[in-house]
Amino acid sequence: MKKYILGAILSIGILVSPAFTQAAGLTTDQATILINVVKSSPSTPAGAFVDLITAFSGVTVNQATALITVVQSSPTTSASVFVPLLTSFTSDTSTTQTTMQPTTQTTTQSTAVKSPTCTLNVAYGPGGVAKKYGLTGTGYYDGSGSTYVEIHDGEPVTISWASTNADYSQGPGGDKDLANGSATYYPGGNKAYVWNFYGNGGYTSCGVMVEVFPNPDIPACALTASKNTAVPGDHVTLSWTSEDAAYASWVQDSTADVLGLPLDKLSDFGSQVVTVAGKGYLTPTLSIFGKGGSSLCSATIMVTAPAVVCNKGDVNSDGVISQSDQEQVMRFVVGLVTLTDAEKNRADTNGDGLVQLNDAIDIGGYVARQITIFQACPSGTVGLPVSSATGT
Ligand SMILES: [Ca+2]
Ligand SMILES: [Ca+2]
Repeated sequence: MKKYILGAILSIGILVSPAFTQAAGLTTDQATILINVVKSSPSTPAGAFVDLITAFSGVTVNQATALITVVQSSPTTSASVFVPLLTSFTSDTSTTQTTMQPTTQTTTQSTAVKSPTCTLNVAYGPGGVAKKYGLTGTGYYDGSGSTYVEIHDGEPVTISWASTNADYSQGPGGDKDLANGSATYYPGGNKAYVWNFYGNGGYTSCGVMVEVFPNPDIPACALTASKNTAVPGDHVTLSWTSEDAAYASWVQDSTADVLGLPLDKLSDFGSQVVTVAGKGYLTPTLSIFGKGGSSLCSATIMVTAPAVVCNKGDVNSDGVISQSDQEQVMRFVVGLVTLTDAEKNRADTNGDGLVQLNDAIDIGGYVARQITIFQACPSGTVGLPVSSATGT
């Protein structure tokens, strides 16, 4: 996945082998490192550094002890002053060692100098997933060949470093650090964390690449109702859209109870038809879920009381006011038909207790939409719809 990282970092880890140390002596860089180690530890007995110096170079124990003492007593002198001294010793290995090798050095050199090894233990992400890195001593590898760890922005990474045959380390910030330790970091972006470990047998590196990914966006949704005002029994379609979401579900509240909204996991986009019930305000609420978290969206439906219908004028009781109703009243008025009491009640549009020609005229006016409610209808009621159909 990230080949470029691997290529860029393989060169960081350098393991100095004992063979290299014995055969070639010290480079200027190596000598500088050694001098700086000694300079940074003025109170450490010279003997502690002798093995280090002699392991890297052809310097004898006596020479090393003298050199260390001089370096420690000259804290303000630049390391570069001592470097030629150290490298010159090593360039003349054969003569120096034959002429000046004391018996003490024989025992020192008979002990095999071991190269440092190192391991990083990296804990990161939710739940603190732990992986070991740097097992090869070079590059960023864990035991399974992974070259990096991935975290999200703001998440911590805790790195514990451990070593063998090392006296100290140089941490990611470049400062001298413990040979074994632990620290927690909050990387602001992709970052390589590398430790160099130094010991008598050379140095080695362990590192890990931490890739920081932006946090996923918090999902958002919008819920709409096909009607925002409805009466019980109305069908209303609830539709939702979303961004950065994986799925949705209805919040199980009092509205969900009234509308019978299911518990099911729903798709991130969808719609559902509900039957309105109850009265007052209904606020169906949808929860939307994604990698970045969850959020809510609601719609509002005002449930009004069902309208009270006034059936005045609908003489034939077919649910509409039409010319047929008017004709039936006229036939009654002229004595062609009789009406039941219920029919008479519906025919009496002005409420005077009589079925007369003026009631028939009112029905004609209603059908012609000249009036919208009959005089006899109680306040707040609504009349039946008009039908333009003719005939009985
Ligand atoms: Ca009718
Ligand atoms: Ca009347």
